[in-house]
Amino acid sequence: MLKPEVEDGEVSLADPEFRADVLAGLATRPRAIPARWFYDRRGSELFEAITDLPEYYPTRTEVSLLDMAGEQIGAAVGTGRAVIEFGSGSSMKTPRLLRSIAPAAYVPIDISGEFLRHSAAALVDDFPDLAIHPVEANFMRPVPLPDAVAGAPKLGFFPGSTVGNLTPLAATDLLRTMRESLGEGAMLLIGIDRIKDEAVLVPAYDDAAGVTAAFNLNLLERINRELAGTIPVEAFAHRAIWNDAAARIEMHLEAQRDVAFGVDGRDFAMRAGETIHTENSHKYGPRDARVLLRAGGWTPIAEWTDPDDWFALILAEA
Ligand code: AVI
Repeated sequence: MLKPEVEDGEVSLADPEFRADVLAGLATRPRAIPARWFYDRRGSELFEAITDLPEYYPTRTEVSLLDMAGEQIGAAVGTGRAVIEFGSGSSMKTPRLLRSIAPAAYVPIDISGEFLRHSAAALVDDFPDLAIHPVEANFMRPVPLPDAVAGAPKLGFFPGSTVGNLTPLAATDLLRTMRESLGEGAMLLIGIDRIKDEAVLVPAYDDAAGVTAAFNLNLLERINRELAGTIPVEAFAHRAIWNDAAARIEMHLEAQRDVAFGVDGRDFAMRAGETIHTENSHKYGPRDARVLLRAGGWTPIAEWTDPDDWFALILAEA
């Protein structure tokens, strides 16, 4: 049964998919909860704060690439395309792309209507003549696009290396799904984080100020808030590990002592040192990234990277 939750004076219902993922994830070995559940309101605020951290290089590197390559991207993409952004638009990245390519329309797709309204409203002042058609949908599945953009060729925009939060197999499926949603003649501009020195990668996911730790631990707080959990959050520590064999940063929550707690009326126990795996952030070498795109049905046609080769923006065509 759905239980109403009261938080900040708002009534919210625990998401049945969240409940199912948490209960199944705590019962499996190794324990794992999908990273998409980080992003409640508090988690989204903490993620915004992460993007400003000195250690978290991806956002500022990608933004500088968009600035540096803007003219070339504009020349390669041409004018008159409808830009379809997968995930709600970032106030830093989206305007830069829109300025470079003079699009026919902008279609942000996001599962959260609130984020969509926010990102659309943020663009109105800077782009008063741009037709914006927000679509509330889960872009992991094919998304029917608005009739208003039916005639225009499409440019998919998927920044932030969000693709890295999926396993390579799931990423391939998503790229194929995007190709299906965007249709014939489409292009895709995607941000992909590179494999690099562990000494750079680990601090990006375990910053000195503890913001990423708070982001990770907020998942436990969310479980307590929304699923009547009794998890002793203070008994868990944030861990960020570079898994070289899988070329990914893994985030875990590690029990610091033996703990017992309830979630939605079920009992769980963890030993000191046991972890809950909460996120993978896959990194790709230059060839791997191109192979990934090809496996997803896209042909890479141009690529921009920073001088350290820490992050890549890749343009591909269907
Ligand atoms: C959203 N995503 C691309 C981020 C990343 O870098 O994998 C999420 C994140 N997790 C911890 N810090 C940032």
